[in-house]
Amino acid sequence: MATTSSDFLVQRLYDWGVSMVYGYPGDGINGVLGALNRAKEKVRFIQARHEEEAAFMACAHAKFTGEIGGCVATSGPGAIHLLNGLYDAKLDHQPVLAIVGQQATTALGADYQQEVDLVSLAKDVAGQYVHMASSPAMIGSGFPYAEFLPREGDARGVQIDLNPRMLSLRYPMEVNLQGDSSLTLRALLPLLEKKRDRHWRETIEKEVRDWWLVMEARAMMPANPINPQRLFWELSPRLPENCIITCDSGSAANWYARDLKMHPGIMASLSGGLASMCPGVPYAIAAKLNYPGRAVITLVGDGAMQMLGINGLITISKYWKNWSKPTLVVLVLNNRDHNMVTWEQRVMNGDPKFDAS
Ligand SMILES: Cc1ncc(C[n+]2csc(CCOP(=O)(O)OP(=O)(O)O)c2C)c(N)n1
Ligand SMILES: [Mg+2]
Repeated sequence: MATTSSDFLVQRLYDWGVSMVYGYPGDGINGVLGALNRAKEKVRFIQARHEEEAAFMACAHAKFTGEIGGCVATSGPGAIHLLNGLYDAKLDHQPVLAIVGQQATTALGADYQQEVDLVSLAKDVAGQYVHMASSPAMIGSGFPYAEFLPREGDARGVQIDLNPRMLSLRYPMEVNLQGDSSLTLRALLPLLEKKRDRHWRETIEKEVRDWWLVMEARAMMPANPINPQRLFWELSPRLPENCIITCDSGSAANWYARDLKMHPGIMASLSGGLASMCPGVPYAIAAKLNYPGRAVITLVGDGAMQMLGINGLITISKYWKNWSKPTLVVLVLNNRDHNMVTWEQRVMNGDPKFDAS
């Protein structure tokens, strides 16, 4: 395999005497993790349960060994989590190197998922040492998963958005309408002419019906100990009226998006733009504090549960007795894996599974 820039980076860490890096995976740094796996005899990767923990460990590594402490985290939320440990190193004058990912250069500045101004974020703690490595690229669409959009010219687009800055960002629209979507659509209704030819609409309806059959078939596939999609599929018709659902980043977010049929009265949310791990349980507690009479269900992976969710259980134990209805279900998908990311590493990067991560 050709040497990637990540292999080069890991070799440079080794040359500089970094024998161990502490970190947490994520798609922003999957390339570096692949390279660490290939160079595991040179630089050892230690998996923390939280990026903040990784940064504290890197600081202690520097304190106790005199070496540079290394830590690695994904873009956006991962980088934000590192900060406290990095400040600890700065204020105790310890040499710590943090490597974080960033979104593709083509997407920067265009409201891409997980984009955070990392240079500004690290500016105070890293001073003149903050450095962004990138390769020149043309600015393109800012839509996450832009590969699924039609090619420019292949479709006619109308966009309604509250924020005018977002208009035509993702695709050159024929009509750009700034405003609230429901009010705007209502204002447009009288202008519509009912079409006689229902062909296109019927095709879409059939495709949606077929998709639900695919979802059901996937959910019914047997698995040991359990097929998580089956769980979400069965949960869907049993969702209590007016319940509030919260979800964490990870494979739970996939099943939440695909298998649950929401109906009016349900409120549901996850960390959409930042796509951070951890919000599942805190969101659920806030939901319960504001709507103590409603059932709240949170869908969380074992990684996120270990990262922050278990602390939330302590918060729950302090407040739950005041809730008129105590129903708060914490569903933990215990696959003993960072499943979403280990699959990204395998499918998107073509790397073997890096068990240490
Ligand atoms: C703070 C933070 N760190 C890392 C990531 C990258 N990331 C997204 S999903 C995921 C896997 C989480 O594992 P788990 O909670 O066990 O869910 P699973 O996919 O295994 O169901 C990771 C590491 C992130 N989104 N946010
Ligand atoms: Mg997991």
